[in-house]
Amino acid sequence: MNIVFRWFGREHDSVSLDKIRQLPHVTGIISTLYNKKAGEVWTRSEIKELKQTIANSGLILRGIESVNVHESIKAGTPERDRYIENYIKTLSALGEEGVRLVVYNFMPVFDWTRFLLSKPRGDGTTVLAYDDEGIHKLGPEKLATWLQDQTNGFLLPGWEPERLSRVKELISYYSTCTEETLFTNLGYFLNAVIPTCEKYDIKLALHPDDPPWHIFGIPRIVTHLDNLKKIITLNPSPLNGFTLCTGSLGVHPQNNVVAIIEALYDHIHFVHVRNLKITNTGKFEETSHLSCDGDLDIYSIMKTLYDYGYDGAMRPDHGRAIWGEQSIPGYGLYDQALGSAYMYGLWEAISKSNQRKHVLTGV
Ligand code: DNO
Ligand code: MN
Repeated sequence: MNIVFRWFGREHDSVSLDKIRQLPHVTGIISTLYNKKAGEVWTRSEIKELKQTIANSGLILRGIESVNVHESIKAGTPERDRYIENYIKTLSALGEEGVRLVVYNFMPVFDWTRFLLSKPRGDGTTVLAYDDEGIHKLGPEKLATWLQDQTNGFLLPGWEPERLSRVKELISYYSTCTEETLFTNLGYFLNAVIPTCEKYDIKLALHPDDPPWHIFGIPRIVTHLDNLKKIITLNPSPLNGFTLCTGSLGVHPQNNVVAIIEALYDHIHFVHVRNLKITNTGKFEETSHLSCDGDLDIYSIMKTLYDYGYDGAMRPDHGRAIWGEQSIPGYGLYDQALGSAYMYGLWEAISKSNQRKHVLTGV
């Protein structure tokens, strides 16, 4: 197991690589090319440059989060083949550059969705919070501006302005879309790209939908265990896998994160550790990573990953805004640093109590 940090690039991130480098045991970075639109081809030299920038700070690029999937692929419109070709070219360039982990998501129109980005918790910290009623009152077109106004000018990951200026048009692609259509379209995509993953040994790590239910009447399928199992049957390659995002999955009333690990451990290629509290039906807010602060038992999740021999990367996912830090919502240095130290601490305790050696890999 190795712990990585997400980095949004010099242009966008308030956290520098040099600061990440000072975190004990964090040796890796997960990043992307933020200037690329979904569907654009990445070149080897662009990837090399990203790798080099990270290496110059003494860190290693461990994977890409994310190579975004063009809307036509999710919606299954006629232009999808062209964009799948582009995706394959990008995967090949990444493979040639030695990248072996690629995160993506299959959420129609919106990536992760929240209602408030700085909800005060009463202890001086703020967190990201979701409220189903709140977002439905706003409606899909106002949501993007509503959120953008809460970011203090920072980038909102997954909410590219270019995409959001076309929300109405994008939603119209899904007017007749059902869960079945999304499964079929995901299967079509996987069957086309997996051979390239096989050629380069690239693990695909599909991020669960966040939140894991339909929003604005548009279906979402990466939501609960039965659907995750079904996604594996679309293409049974061992490279067809998931990002186990504890927070995204854990908020679905049907999901037990430990049971998901037990059922799918062979297909877990990356882990996001996040904790939250469900405050009411369709309402939740994020918390610090600690089990005592949220509804998820992070110890049991880590223990199950350990017991099944997980040896991939994991990162703290989201954190509170603490000590007055200004950052990309959810991605400040301070609380993610506390999260990563907590993750390391749990893993060390679990591995030492099991007397297994060499489970914490640095390089
Ligand atoms: C939010 C993240 C997501 C995730 C993408 C993966 O904080 O977990 O934006 O990176 O959904 O494609
Ligand atoms: Mn996540």
